[in-house]
Amino acid sequence: MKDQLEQIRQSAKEALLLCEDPKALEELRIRYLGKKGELTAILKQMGKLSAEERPVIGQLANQVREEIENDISAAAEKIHQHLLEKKLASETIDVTLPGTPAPTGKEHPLNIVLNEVEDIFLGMGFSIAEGPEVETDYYNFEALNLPKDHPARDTQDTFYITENVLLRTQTSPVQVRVMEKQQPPIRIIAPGRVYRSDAVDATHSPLFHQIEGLVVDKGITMADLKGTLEIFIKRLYGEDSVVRFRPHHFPFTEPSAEMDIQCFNCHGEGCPMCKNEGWIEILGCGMVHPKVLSNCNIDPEEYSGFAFGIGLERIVMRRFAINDLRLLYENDLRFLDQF
Ligand code: 2NL
Repeated sequence: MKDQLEQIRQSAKEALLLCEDPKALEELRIRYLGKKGELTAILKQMGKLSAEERPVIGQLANQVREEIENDISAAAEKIHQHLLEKKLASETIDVTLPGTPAPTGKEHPLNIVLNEVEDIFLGMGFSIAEGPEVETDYYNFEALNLPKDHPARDTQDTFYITENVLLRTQTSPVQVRVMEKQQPPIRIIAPGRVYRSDAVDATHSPLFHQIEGLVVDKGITMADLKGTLEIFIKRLYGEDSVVRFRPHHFPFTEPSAEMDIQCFNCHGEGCPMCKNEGWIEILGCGMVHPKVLSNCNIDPEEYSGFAFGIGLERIVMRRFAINDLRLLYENDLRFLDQF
C-alpha cells in the first residue's frame, strides 16, 4: 500500500506537468482526489490494515493528498498567469497607428464668408446684433420710412402672416430695435435670414441672407461711410481693390448710394465676367434718414449715422464661382464637401 501511495504521488506529479489549461487540471484533480479517485480508493482499503500499519499509512496518505493539493493550486496559478500573458500579448495595441477618422462635417460656404465679414467688422469695433425673423409691419416698414404705397410692401413681394405680421424682408428691423433701446454711440452689424416672395431660379430664392450695418454717433458723415466700407472691401477682397460710389435711392437713407468694386479681371475695361460693365455692384448704403432716427427716439439734430446692406449669397457665389443659388440650400454633400 505504501508503494501504491508513492506511485500515485509520482504519477500525479508527472500528469501535472502536462496540464496546460484549467479544464485538464480539474480532470486531474477528480482523477486523484475525487470521491472515485485513486487516492480515495486506497483509503477505502485502510480497514484491511493492522493496527500498527494503519497510522503510518494514514499519515502517508494525508501527506500525499496535501502534496497533490498544493501542486494543483500551484499549477493553477501558473496556468492562470500563462493565459493572462498570452491574452495581453495577443491584445497589444499599437498606439502609433493612425486612428480611424471621425466624420467632422464642414463649414457651409455661406458661413465661411459670413464669419470673415463678421471678423472684419468686429475688428473695427462693431458688435453683432440679432432679432426676430417674424416681424411686425411697424419694424419692417413703418419705422424705416417706407410709405404705405411702397412696392416692397406689396403682398406680391412680402410674406404676410396677418395684416400686421410678416417675415422680415431685410434685417433693418433688428437695427431699429437696437436704436429704440440704446442711445448712440451705436456700431452694429445685423446678419440673418430674410424672406421675399420670389419664385426660385438660379439667382432668386424666397429665403436668403443679408448683412446690414449701422453706425450712429455725433458728427458721423458720408466720409465715415466711405472710409469704413472701403476698408471692409479691401480686407475682404485684397488691398488692391478699387471701389466707387454711385447715387441711388432708398427710403430709409438720404443721401443713398450703391457701392461697386472694380472688376479684378479687366480693371474697369469691361469683360464677360462683369458683363462688360467694368464694375460689379456689391452693396447699398446711405446716411440714415432723419425720420428713421426720430422714429427710434434719437435726435437727428444731435446725432447722424450711416447704414448699409449686403446680400450674402451674391458675395459667396462670386467668391467660389457658384453659378446657381439653389446649390447653397440643397444640402448635397457632393457640393458641400468641396469647400
Ligand atoms: C441693399 C440696401 C440697405 C440700409 C440697407 C438701413 C437700416 C436702418 C436705417 C437705415 Cl435701421 N438704413 N439699412 C441702408 C441702405 C441700404 O440695403 O441693397 N441691400 C441688399
